[in-house]
Amino acid sequence: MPDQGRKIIHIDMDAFFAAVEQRDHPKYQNKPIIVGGKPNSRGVVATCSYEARKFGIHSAMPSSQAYRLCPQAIFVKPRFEAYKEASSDIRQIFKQYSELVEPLSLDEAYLDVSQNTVHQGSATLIATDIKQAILKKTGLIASAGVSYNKFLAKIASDMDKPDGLYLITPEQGEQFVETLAVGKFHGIGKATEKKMHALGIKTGWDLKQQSVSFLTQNFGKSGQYYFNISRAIDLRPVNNHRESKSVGVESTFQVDIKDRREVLKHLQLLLDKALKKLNEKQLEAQTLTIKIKYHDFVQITRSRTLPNTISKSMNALPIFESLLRSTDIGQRKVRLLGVTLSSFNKHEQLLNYRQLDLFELNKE
Ligand code: TTP
Ligand code: MG
Repeated sequence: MPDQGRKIIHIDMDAFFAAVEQRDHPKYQNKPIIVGGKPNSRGVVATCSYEARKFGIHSAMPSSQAYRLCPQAIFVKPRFEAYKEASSDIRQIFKQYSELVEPLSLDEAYLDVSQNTVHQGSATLIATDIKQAILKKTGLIASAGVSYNKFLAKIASDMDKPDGLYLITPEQGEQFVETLAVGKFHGIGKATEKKMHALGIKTGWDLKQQSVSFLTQNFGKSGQYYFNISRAIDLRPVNNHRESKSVGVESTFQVDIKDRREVLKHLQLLLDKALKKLNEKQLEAQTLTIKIKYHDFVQITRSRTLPNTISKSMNALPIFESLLRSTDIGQRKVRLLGVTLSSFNKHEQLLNYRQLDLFELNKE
C-alpha cells in the first residue's frame, strides 16, 4: 500500500475547555464542570469535564438537560482567551517535533513525524514525548493517536481517551476499519449514516463489500472516498500551509434581533457582501457557512456544501432556511450574524471540521 510508510500522530486535548477551567480553579478539580450556557438560559454545553460525562452529559446538549442530569454540576462561562493561549502553547510544542503540522481546531492537530529520528523514529515514543511536553508546559492532558494515515490517526486518538495513546499499525489498519460502525467514520455524517443503514451497510466490513459503482450511484462523488476509507486508504498529506481560500463577513447588531425574517434579511445582505469580496479575490466557493452568536455569546456555525458554485443569481433563501432549522432562531436573541464562503474540497471539509455545533472562538 502506498501510504503505509508514513508516521502520523493526531493529538487531541482531553475535555479541553473544561480542563483549562479545572487547571485554573483548583476548587473545580475532580468535580463535574460544564463549560457553556447557564442552565436557566437556552444555552448549550460547549464541553464538560470527564466527571460530568459520567452523568451522560456531552457537548451540544441543552444546559437545562445537563442540569437535570447532574444538578450539582458547576456551570462555568467560557474564557476564550485562556483557551487560545493554551492552544498556542501546544502548537509551539508541535513545531518542535515536526515541520509538518496541521492544526484542525484549537485543541487538535495532525503531525507527520516520518522524518523525525528521535527514539529511532518510533512514533509511539515521540507521541509520549509530546504528551509529556504538553503536560509540562500547560498542565493539560492530551490524547494521541498514532498510525500511517490521517484517517486512522484521528480515530486512534479517540480510542483510549482520556490520557490516551493508541497505535494502529499497517498490519491492523484494514481489519480495524472493518469492525468500525460507519457512524464512527470521520466524513460520514448523520444523514449518510442513515442512508447507509437503509442499504444494510452498518460497519466498515459491510462498506468494503460494495463496488465503487454502487457507492458512486448512491453517494455521488463521495463513493470513491468511502471505497478507499473502507480499505483504510487515505493518502491526504499533512498540510501545514492549508490555504483557507475563504471570505467571511459579519455584523454585530446594536440591538439584538429575534425575528426570523429579519435574520434571513441580514443573512442575504451578508451573502451579497461576501460574494462581492469573493469576486474581488477571483475565488469561487461551494460551501456556505453561517455563524450565529446569541445574546449570551454562545456561538454556533452551520454549513452546507453545494454541488455548484455559489453565485449572485442563486436563490439562497431555501439554504438559509434549512441551515436555520437546527438553530434557536426565532426563540433566542441574536447579537451577531456572519456568512463565510469557502471553496474547500468537500471531503477535506467533512474530515476536518465538525459538522454539528461547531463552536468557534469568540472573537470579541
Ligand atoms: P473536542 O476535542 O471535541 O472535545 P473536548 O476536548 O472537550 O473533549 P474530548 O476531546 O476529551 O472528548 O472539542 C474541543 C473543544 O471545542 C471543547 O473543549 C469545547 C469546544 N467545543 C464546543 O464548544 N462545542 C462542541 O460542540 C464541541 C464538540 C467542542
Ligand atoms: Mg478534545
